Amino acid sequence: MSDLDALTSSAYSQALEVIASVEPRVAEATRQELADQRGSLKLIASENYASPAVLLTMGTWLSDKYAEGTVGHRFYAGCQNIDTVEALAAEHARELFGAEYAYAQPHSGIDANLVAFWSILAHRVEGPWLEKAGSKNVNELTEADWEKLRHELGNQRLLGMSLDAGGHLTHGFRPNISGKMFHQQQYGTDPETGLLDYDAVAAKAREFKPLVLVAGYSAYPRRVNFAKMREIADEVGATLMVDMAHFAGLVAGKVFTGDEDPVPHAHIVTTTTHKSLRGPRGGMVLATEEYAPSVDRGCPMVLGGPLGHVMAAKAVALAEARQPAFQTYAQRVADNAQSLAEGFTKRGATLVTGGTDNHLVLLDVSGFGLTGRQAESALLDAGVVTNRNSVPADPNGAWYTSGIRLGTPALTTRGFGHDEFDRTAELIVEVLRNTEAGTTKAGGPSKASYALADGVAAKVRDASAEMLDKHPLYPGLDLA
Ligand code: DSN
Repeated sequence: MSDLDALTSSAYSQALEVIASVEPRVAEATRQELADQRGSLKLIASENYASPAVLLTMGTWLSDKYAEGTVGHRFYAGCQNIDTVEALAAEHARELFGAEYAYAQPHSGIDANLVAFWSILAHRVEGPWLEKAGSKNVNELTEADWEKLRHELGNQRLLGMSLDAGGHLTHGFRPNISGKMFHQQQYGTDPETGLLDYDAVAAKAREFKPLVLVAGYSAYPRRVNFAKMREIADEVGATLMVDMAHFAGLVAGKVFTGDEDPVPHAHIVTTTTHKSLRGPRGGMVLATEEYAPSVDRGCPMVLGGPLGHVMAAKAVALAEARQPAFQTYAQRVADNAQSLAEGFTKRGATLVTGGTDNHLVLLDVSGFGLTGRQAESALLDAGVVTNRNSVPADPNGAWYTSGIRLGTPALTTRGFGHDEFDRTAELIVEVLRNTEAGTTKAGGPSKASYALADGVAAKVRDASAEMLDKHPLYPGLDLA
């Protein structure tokens, strides 16, 4: 065991003892979570394993400080150390992504998107409106003028990718706040190929004339040409916002470059820090200088107080992502997704778009006679952790779905390569072939109940354990 491993093991053992002295059940759940994660095939495309340095950074008294405002301009006294960690996170993010400006405060990807939306509204709508009204501040407006401004802010248009095509809830999905605060329209994918059709997006944008064009996805297994999306945005006068929450690690690791790198093309880029980027759970906004002042007002206009301990962990994770080893990791994430996809197709399974060229695959499980919900549950019984996901024009809707989304970032962190991902595909197909859809109490077809043939779960767990034992999670972490 290295000195660092010994230190990490001792830090966690002692921390858990301190926690157990107050609420042992929390300490026990924390230990159990490590055992569960160590013992399962984690294929949730949006999850990863942050390093011990990142995790340890979050367990400190930086959490205890309020720091609303921005670096050097806070609404509380005594924020010098929060200033230091926030500035470091922003500096690493600017350097890593080549961004003009970075904002490390958002608590999640959804928060980052809300900050971006309100920044665009402030910059494109509120600012010009106030200028025209000869006013600098909303507090100076009469009630009648304020009503007019509210009407302007509430009547803007957003065009984003639909949820069943792989977009995120916050890209204008009607039940989400983004679908309510904007007049929204959605673009999908080509019904034959499942691929983005840029001409169709352009035609929709010309007709709809959105203020905001959102690109990016959380379940689309392909790369996006952001240069083309920017051309579309420019043609109709839209702000291009890219949500790279899922693939930020592939951008950081230089797998996505040129037209596939959103940062040189978008006005605003939002992300999470915990998915393929492998940092703490959180969000971030990157922006051009033009949008920086309005993004910088994110807290307290849109967000609650920033989390100093999490921004510190973002700084540590971003410093890790600037190391050459991260580029190797990111390339392996993409290569492993290819291996997983090939493993499925050669065994006759159907993938949305026929494959992948990013970090995820979307398996259409209808060919197995199952809903996504049944497939997700049967796989979990066998120790394979996935999430059900809609496929384009999904007949089973967003709750039961017809798909399973699988990602490679987490198991790649453990060291899985081609052979392990091929075997993983084999095990998943074995579970699905041996699962039967159940019936409702009334005897009709059920979208939720299922039966997995005897012995399959145990067999798959044993086969997974062989691979997992060869690639241990946090190998140096030995809890007393
Ligand atoms: N929960 C994230 C995902 O799984 O993609 C997005 O919100």
